[in-house]
Amino acid sequence: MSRITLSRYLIEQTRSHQTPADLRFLIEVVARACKAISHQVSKGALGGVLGSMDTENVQGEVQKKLDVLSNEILLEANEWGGHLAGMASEEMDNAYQIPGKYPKGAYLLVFDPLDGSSNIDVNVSVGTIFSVLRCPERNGCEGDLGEEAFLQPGTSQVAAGYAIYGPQTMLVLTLGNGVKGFTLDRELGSFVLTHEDIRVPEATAEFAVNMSNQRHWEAPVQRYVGELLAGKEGPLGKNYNMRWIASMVADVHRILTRGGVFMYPRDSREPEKPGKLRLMYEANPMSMIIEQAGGASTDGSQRILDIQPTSLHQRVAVFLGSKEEVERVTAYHQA
Ligand code: AHM
Ligand code: MG
Repeated sequence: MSRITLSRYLIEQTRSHQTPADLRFLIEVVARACKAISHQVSKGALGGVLGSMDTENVQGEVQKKLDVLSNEILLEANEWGGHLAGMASEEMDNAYQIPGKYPKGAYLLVFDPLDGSSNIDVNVSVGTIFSVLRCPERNGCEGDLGEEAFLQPGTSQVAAGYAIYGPQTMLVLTLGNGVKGFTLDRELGSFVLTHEDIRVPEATAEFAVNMSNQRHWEAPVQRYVGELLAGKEGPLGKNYNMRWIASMVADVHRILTRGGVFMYPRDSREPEKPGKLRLMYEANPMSMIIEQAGGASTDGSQRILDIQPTSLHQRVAVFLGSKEEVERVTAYHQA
């Protein structure tokens, strides 16, 4: 049987009336940009792309050269095609306006161009995360777009995905009807469907959290992780293994492959910041993927996809992965 490329998959989705043609085009363009980012990432020191810039992003984080380059690749690829009303990114303070010389479209694209930046220089997997929303008509999508057009709950996403730049480059995508995985065939230059129906196992014996923050966590998380660490002799009655890659894409990819629970809880260091991860371009797209794969995702008290955003770069606590464990840690927050 012939291989199914991303283009063919998307065309078949359009034919069966599941994906409008302009959304199909959008995903193709994002995938093309991810190929270009993958190429840059793989050059490493040879391409002069490692190391930091002299600039900080809106969150006060030092930008890596590849953060900035990946952001430019995504903007340039997506601004001219007529499928977007605007874009927003981890690396830009405000919404990006489609230049006036290009037509505008119905969608909004929000992304973290290069997630896991701390791993770039040590040659560990990084990725791109993206979320697609419709531009609400009431926001006058023809003119300059304000931040409010983007402030829609995760349930409004029409598509979400990530590319992981690891031993293989993969694109993991949901259009709201399950999760598909495509592996980049570098000889063909195409993403090929290799993971037909990705499902997160309901139960797990693996967790992912940055343990160095333990002393700053709130009581429900202390209790839950304490029980995981207590293993077979503890109340959960089984031994758990731990992994922490410090690239959300790589940690989530592992969970989609073999199950697990991922946590980035809020902590007491900066009480005004609820967690480290950003709602619009990290937590929301990953939560849509995880839910579409049969898993669950909460901020400890509510489903992440139900949160009404109040700002573009807002942060949120994240508990996602295998349903049983996410439900347990969420219940501890309510106890
Ligand atoms: P980034 O978008 O600036 O790369 O930050 C997000 C990353 C996530 O990929 C990862 O889960 C987390 O930060 C790791 O944080 P820590 O360095 O505290 O372990
Ligand atoms: Mg990130």
